[in-house]
Amino acid sequence: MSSSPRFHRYLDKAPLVVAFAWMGFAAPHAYAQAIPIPVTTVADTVAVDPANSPLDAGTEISLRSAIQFVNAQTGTTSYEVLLDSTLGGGVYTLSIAGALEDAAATGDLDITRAVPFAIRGTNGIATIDAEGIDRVFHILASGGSVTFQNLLIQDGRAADSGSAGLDAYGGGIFQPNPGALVLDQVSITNCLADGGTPTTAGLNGGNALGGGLYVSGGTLDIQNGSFVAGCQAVGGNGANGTTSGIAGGDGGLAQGGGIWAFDTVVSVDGSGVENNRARGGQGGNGGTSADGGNGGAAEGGGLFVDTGSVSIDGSSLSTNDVTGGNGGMGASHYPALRMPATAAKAGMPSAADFTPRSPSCWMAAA
Ligand SMILES: [Ca+2]
Ligand SMILES: [Ca+2]
Repeated sequence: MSSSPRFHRYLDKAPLVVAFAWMGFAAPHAYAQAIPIPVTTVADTVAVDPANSPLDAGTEISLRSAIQFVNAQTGTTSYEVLLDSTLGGGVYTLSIAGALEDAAATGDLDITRAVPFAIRGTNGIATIDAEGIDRVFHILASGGSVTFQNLLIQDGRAADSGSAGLDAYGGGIFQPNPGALVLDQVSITNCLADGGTPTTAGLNGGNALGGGLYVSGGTLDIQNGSFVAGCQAVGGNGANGTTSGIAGGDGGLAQGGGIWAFDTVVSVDGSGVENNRARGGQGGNGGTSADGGNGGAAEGGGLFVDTGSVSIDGSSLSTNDVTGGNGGMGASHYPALRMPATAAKAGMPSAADFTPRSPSCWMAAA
């Protein structure tokens, strides 16, 4: 273990707390047995020896170095990372670029261990700002529990689905495996799932799922004055045909401008999902004598839930928006809207077939 007196002070508390539990006393609070890791710098730095210490090269503890340390531990000990809102202005900005990385060394902050884990603001609300370099959090652990508390999580931008390609999942938080995720007095704002546009003629745009959150499996509890607001899922545009006979690519699908959840028990309690948007990608124009691509559908401006359940209590779902993509232009530049706003003939498909049941919330049929 590191020789840092500062970190030892906190580790030294742990045996005392564990002893209380062993003696049969009630734990003071839910995470009493968690080892607290107080972050000491708002800078984005990496741990030098994460197996043994969360310290960075300057003997400080950053949000990233603390998570690297937790990821590198073994056993069942739980941890809580503490972000002081009065430290350095209280904004913890991610600045180490590098997407498609899953060890929290670059880009998004990856949480890989399935032990109870919490990230909390102290002395008020602390801000975590990804400044668009990647999504903010990527929870890879399966069967774990992660609690975020007293935080503002903002400016995440997902341009991938966890692997290479044009699909983009989870602009703020991406949890592709089952787990228990809790947002307690947390706002996720201005995050984006940004479907990609292909460079090869006629290919389809990438799908965008979950501008704020993407959760697959387990439980999602949004509580105590939390908000998912101002987030967007934007499908990528289809590529133009460019060459004779090649149709334009279809625009990418957009689902869950605020939240996308699959096979998940979702609870929104005393919180809000507001001002989010799902926007389908634009269809590409067709090459000579070829059709334009279909516009991408948009479903669930605020909340998209498939094969799960949702309970909403004392909360606001408002001002969320869905916009399907326009179809691409066909040959000779006549508009080739494969999905017109109203059906050309009875029984023909129209954009209305892709209208969600409400702009705020889309749920799969039972
Ligand atoms: Ca990652
Ligand atoms: Ca990463």
